[in-house]
Parts: sequence; structure tokens; C-alpha cells
Amino acid sequence: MRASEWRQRSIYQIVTDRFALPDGTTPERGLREHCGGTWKGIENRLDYIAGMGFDALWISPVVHNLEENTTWGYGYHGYWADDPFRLNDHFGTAEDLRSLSDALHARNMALMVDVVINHLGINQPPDQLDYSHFPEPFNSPDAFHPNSPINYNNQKSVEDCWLVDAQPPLLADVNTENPDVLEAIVRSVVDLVQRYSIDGIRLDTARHVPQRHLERFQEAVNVFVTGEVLDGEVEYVAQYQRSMDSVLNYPLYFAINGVFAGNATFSTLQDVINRERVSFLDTTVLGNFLDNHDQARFASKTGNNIAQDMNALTFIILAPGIPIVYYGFEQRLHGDKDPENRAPLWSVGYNTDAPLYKLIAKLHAIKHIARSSDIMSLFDEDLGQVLAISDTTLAFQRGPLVTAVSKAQLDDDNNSSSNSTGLQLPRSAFNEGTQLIDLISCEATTRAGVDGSFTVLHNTSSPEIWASRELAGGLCF
Ligand code: ABC
Ligand code: CA
Repeated sequence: MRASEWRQRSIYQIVTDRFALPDGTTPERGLREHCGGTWKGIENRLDYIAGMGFDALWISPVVHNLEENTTWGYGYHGYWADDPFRLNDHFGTAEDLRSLSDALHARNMALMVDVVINHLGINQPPDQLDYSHFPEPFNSPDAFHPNSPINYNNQKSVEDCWLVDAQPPLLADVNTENPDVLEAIVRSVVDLVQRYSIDGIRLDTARHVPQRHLERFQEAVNVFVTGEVLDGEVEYVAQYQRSMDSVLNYPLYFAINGVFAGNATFSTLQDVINRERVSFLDTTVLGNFLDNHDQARFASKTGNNIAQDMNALTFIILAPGIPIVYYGFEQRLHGDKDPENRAPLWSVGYNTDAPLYKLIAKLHAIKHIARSSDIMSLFDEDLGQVLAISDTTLAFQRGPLVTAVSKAQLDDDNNSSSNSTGLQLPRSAFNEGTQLIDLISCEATTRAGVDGSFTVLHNTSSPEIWASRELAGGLCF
């Protein structure tokens, strides 16, 4: 699947070991151990995921990992590969993975797999490295760069040195300058893509691989690739879109967290959005997210102010780009660091009445309506336009929708505050006199004035999505 198709998708991110147990099993314990989640477990819970309106799934790495217990526990997350040609049998069989892929495709959902080409995992001290247990051509020192620590101020060092160099398990940095090695690691992924009909790749540690090798990778896998470049600098991250279709939008992640879960104003967010439009080749295919398996869960920052989650979620799903929601966000899992941010979902259950579960479903339904109302289906390409902004509120037009979000404040009784004079929009794309309704509450209504002007956010604790009343049929009445 190409970038133009992924642009219309919405992704649910899963750590396979932590999402769902297969029927009839009881979990093991310990957040640094295998907890028992599998591909079958995921397949059995696809209704839960599709029920929120997601049409794509990103699963954690699928290949074989080192088996031993280490200083940091077991390789339950999948990032410590010791054989990129073999599946990880903790998560199931080849048939199980095939079956998950088929089940997704039968529902018109896409499969994205997390892939690591930067390193293999090795649980040995740095002075006793022995690569002989790796499959060819990785069973030789020529397959890896010499072990040394990364200096993040030097790009060559970021690319050639070892992400983990001192305390085992080490991450042995693959020497992609060796053509046999590059082709072998690329081929391992091409085989996976073909065998399991994978539609897209999340490429781990992309900033640690030279760009020309990323380009080779993108060309060979021939499906959508979104790379992980963990950095807050717009211009630095943007250069990677020249070698891959897409990257995870880390600069936006930092800006959004600063606003919705911190003290930053909306102008800092607008500034990042404007700079991204200039620097990236195409911001509509970037992966937009609020948190992930490496970062503090959003709810760990917003505490009992769930209104902040609702506003941030509404922004991320309605803004240009591909929304990515990390499993458990919908149930307000609140682990603040690795591995607490990877708690098993079955520990809280799969409540489809949870407020965020229902809001995600609603937001996807609203986007669906916006798309089908537009015969040219330009919604996904529309970069949108800011209509009004204050320190604590933002409203933007995108296609037939006006989305308004705010920083919801808690009052002394821990309730979200609701006394606001509202945000005046001096204009919008609506014609004067159009009857408008908020598609989220399906209650608030108003009428567009001169130049499409109207007032939004009378209640700053709930995000709003305004559309003409005609569009609301089927959704609100
Ligand atoms: C294990 C333990 C941890 C322990 C760690 C040392 O070892 O579990 O408790 O702290 C996998 C596992 C992890 C495991 C690691 C190492 O392997 O999931 O549990 O940690 O064994 C990817 C994946 C990640 C994965 C790996 C390795 C890579 O998403 O899950 O980890 O395959 C760097 C890489 C990035 C990587 C991340 C973990 O480390 O670039 O690809 N993620 C700066 C650097 C970043 C750097 C980051 C963290 O620090 O620029 O490159 O990421 O070290 C912003 C700045 C940024 C700055 C951030 C922190 O602040 O703009 O530049 O990032 O403001
Ligand atoms: Ca490297």
C-alpha cells in the first residue's frame, strides 16, 4: 500500500505481548517478562479495535529475539532480534501471523509491522563479543560497526556507533556499508512483507541508519514506510522524508504535549505546524501521536483531567496527517515510563463504554462523514486553516468541518471549568445563515453570521467539531 492510501488511514499501535492473551491461557507476570499476548490474541480482539473506527494496525516487531533474561529483563517487546529471518514463537506461528493479516484485510484494515534494521540484540559483555550464533551473514565481526558509544552531536557517530554499548544486552550496530549485510537485512524485511502481505512498515531507529541505505530500504520493500527519528527539531526530522515516505511526527508530539499536557500556549503549536509545512515534503502522511511505548502515557500527565485527553485526541485525529493511537489510551492506562507504559491491556479490560473509546469512534465517524460529503475526497489532502487562536484555544477549518479545542482547566473541585465567553471566529467557509451543529455533542447549535463568523467553545472542557446541520444526519439524528 502506498502513502496516498495510508494518508486516509488511522492507526492503532500495539505491543503484541501486552494487548491480548489467546483464549484459554493465563498471564505470566512481571513487566520485563513475556506477559503472554499473541497474534491470535489480537485477531480475537479485532472487533474491539475496529469498534473505535481504526482501519490500520501497527504491531511490535515479529522476528526472533534473544531468549535470555538480561539486566533489562526479557525481549518481550521484540527490539532485540537475534535472527531476522525467523519469527518470534512467543507471539505465535507463521499461520497465526498469516491469519491475522488475512483477518485484517477481510475487514479492509491495513497491517503495519515494526521493523529494526539498525541493530541486532546481543546479551554479551562488550569485551567478549561473539557473533557466531547469528545467521549468515551476521555471524561475523564484518557485519557490525566496532562497538563505541553514540555522541548525539555528531551525525556520523549517531549512524555508526552503538545505541546500547556498555551494559548488556548490547545493540550491535549493523554495518550497512557492507553490501552483503545491507542486502541481507533488507531481504529479511522484503520476505516478511511478501509472506504476510504487510501493507506498511514502522522503521525503528531510522536516524541511526545512513540516509542512502534508508532509500535503498524504501525502494526494496515497496510499501509505505514511516521512520522513527526521535528528535524534536523540525528541520532535522524533515530531511528524512527525502529517503522514506513518512516519519513519525516527533516535533508535533513534543509541541502537543507541551500545550495539552504542559504550560505552552497554542502559538507554539501553530509555529511548529507552520515550520513543518515549509520543511517536510508532505505533512499529510506523517504519523501523528500523543504517546507511544517509549514515552510517558498521556494520562500520566493529565491525571484526572480527562478533558485534556479529549481535546488533544480531537486535535490529533482531525489534524492533517495519519493519527496513531497507542493501545490503552482509550482506557486511560497511565504508566509514565518504560516498562510501566506497556502494561497489559487485560489488566484493565476491554471496556467499549469507556469515554475515550467512544470519543475515538465518534471522531472517526465524523471524518468518515466529512470524506463522503466531498465528491473530490480532498479532505485528507487538506492542510486546513487556523480561524482563531488564543493562548488556550484553537479553531481550524478543514474541509466541511471546523474543529475547536482548548486547554481544559480543572477548578477547585477537580471539575473541568466550563464558564467561558467562547472563542469568536471572524470568518469560516460556511455561508452566512447556515445552520451549524457540534457533531461531538450533537446538542450545541448556532447559525453562521457575516463571512461565516460564529462563536465556539462556550464550554472549554469539551472539544467541538462544527458542521452544517445537513451533514449531521445519521450521526446526530
Ligand atoms: C531498555 C530498558 C530501559 C532502559 C534502556 C537503557 O534499556 O527497557 O528501561 O532505560 C528497545 C526496548 C526498550 C529497551 C531498548 C534498549 O530497546 O523497547 O525497552 O530499553 O535495550 C526505538 C524504539 C524502542 C526500542 C529501540 C531499540 C529503539 O522505539 O522501543 O527500545 O530497538 C533513541 C533512539 C530511538 C529509540 C530510543 C529508545 O532511543 O534514537 O530510536 N527508540 C534523545 C535522542 C534520541 C534517543 C532518545 C532516548 O534521546 O536524540 O535519538 O532515542 O535515548 C527531545 C530531543 C531528542 C531527545 C529527547 C529525549 O528529547 O529533541 O533529541 O532524544 O527534546
Ligand atoms: Ca547504525
